[in-house]
Amino acid sequence: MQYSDTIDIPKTDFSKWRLRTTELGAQRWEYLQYDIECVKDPQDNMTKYLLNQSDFTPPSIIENPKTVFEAAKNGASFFQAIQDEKSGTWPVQYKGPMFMTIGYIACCYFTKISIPDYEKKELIRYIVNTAHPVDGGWGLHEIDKSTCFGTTINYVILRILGLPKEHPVCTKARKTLHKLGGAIGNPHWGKAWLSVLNLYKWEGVNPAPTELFALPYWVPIHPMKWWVHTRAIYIPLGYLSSAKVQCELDPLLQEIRSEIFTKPFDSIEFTENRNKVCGVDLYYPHTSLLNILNKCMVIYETYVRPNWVLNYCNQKAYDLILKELENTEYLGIAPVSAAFETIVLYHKQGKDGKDFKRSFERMKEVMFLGKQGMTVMGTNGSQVWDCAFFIQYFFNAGLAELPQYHNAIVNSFKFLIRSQFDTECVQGSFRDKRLGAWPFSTKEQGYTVSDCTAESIKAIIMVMNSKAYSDVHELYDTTKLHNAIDVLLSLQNVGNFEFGSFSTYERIKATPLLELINPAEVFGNIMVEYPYVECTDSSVLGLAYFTKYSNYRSDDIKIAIQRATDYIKKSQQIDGSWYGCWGICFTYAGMFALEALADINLKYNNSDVVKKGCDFLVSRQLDDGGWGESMKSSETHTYVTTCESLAVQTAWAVIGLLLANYPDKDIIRKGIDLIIKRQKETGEWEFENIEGVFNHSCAIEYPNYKFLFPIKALGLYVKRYGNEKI
Ligand code: LAN
Repeated sequence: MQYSDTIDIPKTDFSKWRLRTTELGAQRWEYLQYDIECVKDPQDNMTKYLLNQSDFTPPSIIENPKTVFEAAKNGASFFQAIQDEKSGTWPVQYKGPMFMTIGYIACCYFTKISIPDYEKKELIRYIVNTAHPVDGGWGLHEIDKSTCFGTTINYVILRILGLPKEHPVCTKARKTLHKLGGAIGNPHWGKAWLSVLNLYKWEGVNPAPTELFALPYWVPIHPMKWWVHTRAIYIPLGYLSSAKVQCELDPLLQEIRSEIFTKPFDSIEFTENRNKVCGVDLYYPHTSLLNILNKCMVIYETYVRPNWVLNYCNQKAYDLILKELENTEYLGIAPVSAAFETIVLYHKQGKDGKDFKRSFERMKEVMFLGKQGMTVMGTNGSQVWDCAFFIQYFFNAGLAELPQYHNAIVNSFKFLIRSQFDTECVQGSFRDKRLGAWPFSTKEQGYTVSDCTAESIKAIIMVMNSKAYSDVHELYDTTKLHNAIDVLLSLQNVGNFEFGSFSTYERIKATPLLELINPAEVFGNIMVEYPYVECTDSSVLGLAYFTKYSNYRSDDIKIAIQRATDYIKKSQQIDGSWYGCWGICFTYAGMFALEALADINLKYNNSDVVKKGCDFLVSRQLDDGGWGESMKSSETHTYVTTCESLAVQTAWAVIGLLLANYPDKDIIRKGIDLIIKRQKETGEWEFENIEGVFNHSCAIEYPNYKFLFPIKALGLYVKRYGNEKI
């Protein structure tokens, strides 16, 4: 039962939804209109699972498992049963952030493309079901306190989608928004979305000058040296704000204007509120430097800039957008930038523009339906990442060689093969070599990620090394791994910044001092790439595994591993922990670090770093035998425990301890018992708590983790201690 069911919010007929996937991993929901279509095209079991349908049939498994390995097998059988056979992936609602859907809605409203009724209903349901239980607002992410940004944009979405002003959900949210000072306190992106929708004035939004893109590349702070996401957002955002693009004002927008502010719209001095950000939202305040630069830019834009300069620079931005879309098959790197880009295309090309149409169509692939409704996800999925883990962990757990999992592994293996980049980006798009690398989601999305490449390399080699898979060895030409290794090695930071580490998409290309002009207000550390210990750990895993398989560039790899290992050791904190940036938090990073160190034979008994890492984890074990860490850890950079243990985090801790050869079996066994206790009769694990995070402040779910890591933990335990009784 969802909250929306209790207050008469309409729901679609879930039995009419189909999830269409492609071999390259694209996912798109379709709603069948007629019963006859449903009969001809029945809903598959995976979709039934995803939608929590009562006619979902769980796979047949071992009843009352008696050993640890039987429990692992039951988990594995369940997970296998919900694989999408066509793509070999596990489609999931990769949700959490509450600021993605506004892009799709603004795009539709701006372009006057009507949103189908069934989509509207589910989009509304999701927002209603994620409203804060007490004050009815929304935050930056699903489990956040209510913020001005979250509450404003989600309120606006509900109103645009047709929820009346007097609806109790709207009344409650509006009250909270007014308590927060009204929409005037929105951060930069919020103000930008509102301006696009003509609910705000561009004069009240700090400048995002496209002049930056006309600078020569040698300038040390050139925007194409920024973090890929930040630059992808600021290119189209710069275009829209410099050209002051706004959609037509209509009666509905006029009504919304009168609802979201605490004063009448026409009486607001927007120019005076450029820097006003609601206190609850403010995570990264402006520096004085940024304030001065903004003031200068406003004067320049208002009084100095000739029109030809504006047009010239906006044309530069537009060209970069076209290149970005070409490199990503019109998906864009992620939904925020993609939505801004699509609006730019419409503005330039009109509704019949071919790029606009392609880009709009692909926006449908980031929308995903789940129990709570439909939302725009953080990316177009997590396909490659999940598949790489699945293959590896089934090998780690001694499951891959069992005939019953052969097909699932082959399916995923083929997906990874199809997902390796086989082209370079177009000239002039400021993108590095990508041939041979892997992305996080799909090949079409087009962006190399260091750890996704490393984990995929490892998964591919495991299959290629296994006699049980000799039937598929001919499908892959292993010299293609050389390209992957070339890219991975090129990603290591070996210049002035964070020697030996790996970042996410690229090497660090500009100084972190750029953070002084970070305009986002709600996120810190987004201006440039940073070193990440998890990315460094995975890279070590991939490289070290590769050396066991091939001699290609073995000397370079040896040096790279040495440098990366030094970085991992150096980044350990005094208490033995590592701070994790992409999962919650010290437990996640601890597991990765211990695994990487174990791969180069550093274990509990021969390494102080490993010993301290293990002791830290052990000191956090809860009374129930498991581990549980809260999102607060990521925010506060200090370990904050949850009251009860969580299966995924227990698995992370147990995996780390097992791989490090931690000597006290009892401690590990207690964790294993907790994982088994949390397993359902069907063999599955259910969602307990959000697993992932980004930019220190935004939570994001990884729904496949609840299978992948517990299965790995159970399997590794059996390998070390034998198949003990439960
Ligand atoms: C992701 C998701 C995956 C993640 C891992 C592979 C787990 C990580 O090890 C490296 C970084 C990466 C690829 C990553 C980077 C940032 C992303 C793309 C996300 C957390 C998903 C959504 C997020 C993106 C930045 C959201 C847009 C918001 C901004 C603040 C720009």
